[in-house]
Amino acid sequence: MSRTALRICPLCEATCGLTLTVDGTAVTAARGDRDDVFSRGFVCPKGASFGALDSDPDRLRTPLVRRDGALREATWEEAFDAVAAGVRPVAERYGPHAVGIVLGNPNVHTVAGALYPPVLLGALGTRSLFTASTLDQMPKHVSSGLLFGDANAIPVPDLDRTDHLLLIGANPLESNGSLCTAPDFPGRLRALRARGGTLTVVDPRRTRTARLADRHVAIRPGTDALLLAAMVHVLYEEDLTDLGALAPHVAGADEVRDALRHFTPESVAAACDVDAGATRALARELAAAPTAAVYARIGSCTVPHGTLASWLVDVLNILTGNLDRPGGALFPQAATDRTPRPAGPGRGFRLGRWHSRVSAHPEAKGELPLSALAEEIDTATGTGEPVRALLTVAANPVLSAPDGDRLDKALDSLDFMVSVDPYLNETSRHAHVVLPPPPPAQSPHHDFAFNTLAVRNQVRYTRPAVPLQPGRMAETEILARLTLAVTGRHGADPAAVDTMVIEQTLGRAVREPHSPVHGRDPADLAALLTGEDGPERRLDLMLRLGPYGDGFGARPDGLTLQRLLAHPHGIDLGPLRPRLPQPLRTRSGKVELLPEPVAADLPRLARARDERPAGLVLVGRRHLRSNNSWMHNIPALTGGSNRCTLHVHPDDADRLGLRDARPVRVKGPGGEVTVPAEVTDSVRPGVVSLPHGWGHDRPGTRTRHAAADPGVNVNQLLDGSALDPLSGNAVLNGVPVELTPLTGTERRTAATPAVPTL
Ligand SMILES: Nc1nc2c(c(=O)[nH]1)N[C@H]1C(S)=C(S)[C@@H](COP(=O)(O)OP(=O)(O)OC[C@H]3O[C@@H](n4cnc5c(=O)[nH]c(N)nc54)[C@H](O)[C@@H]3O)O[C@H]1N2
Ligand SMILES: Nc1nc2c(c(=O)[nH]1)N[C@H]1C(S)=C(S)[C@@H](COP(=O)(O)OP(=O)(O)OC[C@H]3O[C@@H](n4cnc5c(=O)[nH]c(N)nc54)[C@H](O)[C@@H]3O)O[C@H]1N2
Ligand code: SF4
Ligand SMILES: [Mo]
Repeated sequence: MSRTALRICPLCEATCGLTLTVDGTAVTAARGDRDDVFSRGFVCPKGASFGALDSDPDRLRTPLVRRDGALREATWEEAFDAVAAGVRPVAERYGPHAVGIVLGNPNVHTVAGALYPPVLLGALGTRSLFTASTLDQMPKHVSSGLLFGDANAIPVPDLDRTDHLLLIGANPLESNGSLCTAPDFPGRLRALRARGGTLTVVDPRRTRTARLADRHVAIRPGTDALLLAAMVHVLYEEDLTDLGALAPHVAGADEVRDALRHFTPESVAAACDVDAGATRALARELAAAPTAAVYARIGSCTVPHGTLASWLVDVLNILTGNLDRPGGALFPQAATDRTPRPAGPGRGFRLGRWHSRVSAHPEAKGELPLSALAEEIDTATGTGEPVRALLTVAANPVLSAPDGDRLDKALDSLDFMVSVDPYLNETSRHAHVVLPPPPPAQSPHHDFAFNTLAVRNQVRYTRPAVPLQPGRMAETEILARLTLAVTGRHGADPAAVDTMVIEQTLGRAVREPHSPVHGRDPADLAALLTGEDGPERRLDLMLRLGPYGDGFGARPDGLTLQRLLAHPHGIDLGPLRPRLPQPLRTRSGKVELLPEPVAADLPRLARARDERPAGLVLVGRRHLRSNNSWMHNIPALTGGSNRCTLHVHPDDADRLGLRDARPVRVKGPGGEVTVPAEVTDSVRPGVVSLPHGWGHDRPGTRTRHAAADPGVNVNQLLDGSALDPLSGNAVLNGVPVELTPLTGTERRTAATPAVPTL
């Protein structure tokens, strides 16, 4: 007998509601939930493959513990005993910073990843934190921190109402959107055009998104900050700035004008390869549109001027009066956001409160650059202790971060390593203990992170679609036990972690004058919480204290977990609304338009106007049926056009004697790889493109389908030294490379793995 169950899709940022068909404990089909208040039935090929992903036979079923050099199946008790015995002595002998933590992308897609890492970090007290953010959006956090005083206050484009969207370095037709949660992003872009709006795409590749646009600007990689600075220049020069209702909340507009006065469109044209007339037109159109939004994603972040580009995006939105107004870019308000406090000055945002040990990279948002992880392990010089024990949670940095070969060796040299991961892959194969979370159907879902980035305010929660199977442990419990094991409380009741968080949160709330529970007794409030387990009680707590919550009775018709459970397809909370000045946390209480660290970085941008790559530069690309490094093990999501090939423009191919489907050696600053060429005019001349997340040919992994067609690791072309200095974000795009055509008969070496047959 089959049944259906609802489950929010955790496979990308779009957060679509799925209707799963469940036979026994197996998910046999997945389709879009037509009644989902946000996604309205949308599903993509990844969501439709939920069942195949859930039941992948290579998923680990039990913990693994290293004994006599080999990873062997073990009980949960043995696994956590080993964790405590392995990690505690390192922390006690060398101090907390000798224990590193790597948090990977899926943490933002799980309840466990939202609720427990902050507790783990707080309890351990380590500064050795590395996350996927420094391979991705850290520049946006830094620019938001500096502009608004809150690194998590990220405005999102009002896709459904805007008249004009300037979309930079993003390809939502493949990625389904990022830092802009919008189920059916493609449909929303088509609707924008259908209602007479305009879409401009800035991308060195003619992507599927670019093909949908009114205008495509094929910029030279890495130069967006120059283009945007010149657009700001034009707004001032032609008197097109109009802050509108924002004016009382913005400080520093005149200073920005002065700081950017040398960035004329003419002066950046050659560097960007965008003629001055086109740049002026972009600025004028932005200013003339009734409403407009500038939105930039990872093509603009993973470059040497990522923070400046991210800052300029919001400067443009602000100077055209589009920040915080319908049709522009607004701050969402999620149901689990903290109780909004009254507007007023805050504590501000600071960078560089500490530095990495070896290269002295400044921390940003409490994190060190993931690019620096290998040296923090393998280099003894520098102040303080190297990282000697490492916890990786949902991360595969051997493939996703620069120079995986060096990291591979560094991980091998650790005293102890723990991986919380469903797969034995390129990274977890180094662990002494692997703790596998259950497949997604057996986990609950709520989007703590993505609801704060969604184009519509809404709230949804799905309980596990399939009960936790024998031998499985919920990931929330795994992370709670891990926290206890590495902080000297091994064996304590994991529920104590949730109880502690609830007590602390309520203790704070009752002291806050603006809280709906001000002055009440925390113990009374805790007793009112509902939910089947600790994580559910914590969700109830956040909902009830949140901006739409019942305030524990203060607003009787407000949100609670019980009310949410009564709405299995979610609750719509309406379109995005203007919120300024409330979200601002700067010391001045205003938007600080020209923050000092940004101003200090502008001379570096000015110098970039004179820089031209001598040869080809590399950019990445994503494929609709892929996701970073961990979905190549699913037959339904691989093959066809989802291949690890090097896109080369026909002009470059002719010049270099490259032929379609023939192997080409690609050499970068960090190493070389050999891949089949794919000659296509979807990349601009001078630019080649290789996807990331491939290179599944290392021994000791257990991802059989992926290993059969491994592809190559693009990040081996990087040496990890190129960073955006303000954010520590890795430079993954615009990397100089050299190509050599191969005849196909060259001997294969370790660095040039097998060329997949085409
Ligand atoms: N060259 C280049 N490199 C890039 C990028 C690029 O564009 N170009 N993109 C970068 C970006 S944006 C990102 S976010 C990073 C991503 O890089 P990572 O953060 O390393 O993420 P993934 O590669 O997705 O690997 C996720 C890991 O989590 C595991 N996992 C999957 N589901 C779960 C779960 O429910 N629980 C747990 N505990 N583990 C799970 C998977 O098995 C896998 O090991 O890659 C970056 N690397
Ligand atoms: N199918 C699929 N979906 C995914 C993922 C995936 O791996 N596969 N990963 C998820 C993750 S972790 C993230 S962060 C998001 C990312 O979501 P997006 O930001 O939409 O990422 P991409 O699709 O890589 O699009 C980035 C675009 O930037 C372009 N680009 C490269 N360099 C430059 C440059 O210097 N300037 C400009 N203007 N453009 C440039 C590239 O050609 C590419 O088309 O996608 C998420 N969704
Ligand atoms: S678009 Fe993203 S969230 Fe929606 S079904 Fe596809 S993978 Fe899942
Ligand atoms: Mo990402």
